[in-house]
Formats: sequence, structure tokens, C-alpha cells
Amino acid sequence: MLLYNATLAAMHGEAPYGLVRNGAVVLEGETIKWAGPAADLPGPAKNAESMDLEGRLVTPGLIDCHTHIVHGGNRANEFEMRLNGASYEEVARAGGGIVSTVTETRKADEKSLLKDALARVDRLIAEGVTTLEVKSGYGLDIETELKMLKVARQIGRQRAITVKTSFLGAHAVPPEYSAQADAYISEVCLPALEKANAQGLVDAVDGFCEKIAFSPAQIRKVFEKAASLGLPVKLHAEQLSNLGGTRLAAEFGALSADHLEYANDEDATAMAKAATVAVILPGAYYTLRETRQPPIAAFRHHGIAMALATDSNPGSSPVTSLLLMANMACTLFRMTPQEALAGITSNGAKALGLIDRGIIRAGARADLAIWDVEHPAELAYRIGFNPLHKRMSGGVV
Ligand code: DI6
Ligand code: FE
Repeated sequence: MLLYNATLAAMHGEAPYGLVRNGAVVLEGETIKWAGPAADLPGPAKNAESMDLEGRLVTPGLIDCHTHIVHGGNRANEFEMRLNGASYEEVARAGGGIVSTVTETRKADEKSLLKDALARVDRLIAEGVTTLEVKSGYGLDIETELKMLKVARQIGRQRAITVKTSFLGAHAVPPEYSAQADAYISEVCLPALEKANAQGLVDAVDGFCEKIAFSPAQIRKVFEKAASLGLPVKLHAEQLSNLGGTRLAAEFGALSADHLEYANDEDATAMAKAATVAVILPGAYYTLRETRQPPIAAFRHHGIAMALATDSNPGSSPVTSLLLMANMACTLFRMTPQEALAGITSNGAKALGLIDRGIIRAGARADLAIWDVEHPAELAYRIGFNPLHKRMSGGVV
């Protein structure tokens, strides 16, 4: 199939956005066979079945590389609590926060978890998302952690979207292990990880390194298990304070360190050395009314790839729009529209360790988003406007 009369934001090469005016893309099955200026089209491609894109913009399919989109219930009540003056930490210490979603997620069966998650996933798909990361971490017992990961895998079967799963057993200490975080790690988290991995449910291992969650020493135990299983790691690090999680993640060659509001130049140096992607999550920053900004200038200075994600979760980021995250990253953090688009395409792929997508070039997976806009900056510029014309996942519209 030949797509022609398009502007390509290929997201690689010298030009800003990898922009190709009057471009064309040739697809073969699930794969991009050729992409470039229409004038350079190889002869045989001209005979293919063709689709006139009437000047529209084509980007790689969007990648949401950090979500907790599978969960029971919602936390509108805590939204109200915070508006009545409670802080995020106070809500968590009062037994609310993550733990209240754990209760709801334990109660829910797979069918209802899937139904609720799909309603959110469909909002992302409607904005051109073709690859989605989903974390566990609201089970915090072996059975429910496995249940969440199974539901995540189901999403990839029920919708034309690639799902990558991250095991997040070290998300919070469940009430039954209150003040026994070490015991929780050894008795629940590590055995759950082994079991989930044995069932093929784990693509990466994540953790929450924070005072209200787990210390670097505890996260190290989880990462050592991940390494022994041959699984890549990533980490919620430096979100509310600087505990050294980012440097720990870099030491383990993490795919990404996420949040990073309290990261410093030393952390950025370690990330650069390990080629760890910085995942910026403006939805959590905004929802928590955080004032400390992630050190974007340091990440730029060190040449660190920056990804953007929704962090879709019922507590700190009830978000189902990746385009809104692009807008917020620009307006709140002064990222450029080009950095924002890279954050939800090429660098999102890197944060998941995927080398077959996130850019438009021969050999990449045919995951594309076709937009009713003239210039890619429009994608980050507008607020609450979805200009998606068509989405292609593995070559299928
Ligand atoms: N950091 C976050 O922002 C979310 N998880 C995490 O580790 C919050 C999850 C929640 O509040 O339910
Ligand atoms: Fe998160």
C-alpha cells in the first residue's frame, strides 16, 4: 500500500521533526517498506494500492510509555480531600492514596477490570496511540498482581495496540505488611515477580523509590531479582524528594527513570552514562500541584532522551490524553513542540526498549497516526483538540 500526498514527521534525521514535505510511505504487511519524498519513490511502489492523504501530516503512532491504566475504582473522593487541604502524603499516610485503589483492585474481577481499562485505553487509541505500557502495582499480593498483568495482556488482544507490561510489585506497602516493607519485598514482591515472569506476563520491572514507598536498598533487591531473570528495569524516582533512586536505576542500566522532579545534575550524569531515558509526567506534576520542575535543561545538556507519558492512574494523574501531556510539557516545562512529539514517539519507544517503532523509516513497524494538521507543532499547541484523521496499527487502519 502506498500513502502519498502527505507531510511526514519521520522523527529522525537532520531536519526538525524529520519533516518531509510531499512525502510518501510504502507499507508491506505490518512493516514500513519505504518512506521519503514522493519524488524519490522506487518505481514498483507506484503500482501499489494507494491512499491520497490530501496533504495531511503523518507521524509515528503515539507511544504511552508509563501508565497504571488497569485499576479498580476511582479516587474522586481524594480529589475532593486534597481540595479541602490535605497533601498527597497526608492522604497516603491516612490509608488513602495507592492503598485505597489496592482495595478496589483486589475486589474487582478480571472482566470488570478489563472493561474499565478499555474505556480509558479507547480514549488513548482515539488520539493515535499504538503502543501502551501498563503496570501492575495495585494488587500488592501475588494473586492480584498476576490478575492485573493478565488484564493488561488482554488489552493487547482486544484492541489493535501493542501492550508492554511492567511488574510494579514495589509500588506501596500493603496494609497487612504495615511497617514491614522488607518482609513484603521478600515474601510477596519477589515471589510474585518470579511467578508472573514464569507465566510470560512481565516485560520490565518497575518500583516506586520514595519515603512513602520503598528505599533504594529495598528497590535494589527487586532489581537484583529482575537482573537474575534477565528482565530490564525502570523506576519511579525523585518524584517527591531526592533519595538516590535515579542513580540506582542507572547503575542497573535502567530503560528509564520516571517523574524526576527532584533529580539533580549528578542524577542526570548517571542517566546519561547508562543511556537511561527520562520519562516526564506532567499530569502528576499538575494534579499534585507540584512546584519543583524536572531539570529539563540538565537533561538537554547531558543529551538524555526525554519521553512523555500520561502516568494514567486514579490518584496522581487521572489522564487519558497524550496530546494534553505534550501541551503541558511545553507550557509548564518549556519543552519544545519537537521535544514533546519525540517524547510521545521515538523516545517513548526507547523508554520501552523498542527499536522497531517510534520513527517512520524502512523496516519499522507500520504504526502511524494521520492528522488533520499542517505542521507538527499544532499537536502540542492546541488544548483539548483531537485532530486525528486515521490511525494505523501494524499496517491496519
Ligand atoms: N507515583 C505516582 O504518581 C503514582 N504512582 C507512583 O508511584 C501514584 C499512584 C496513585 O496515587 O495511585
Ligand atoms: Fe506512575
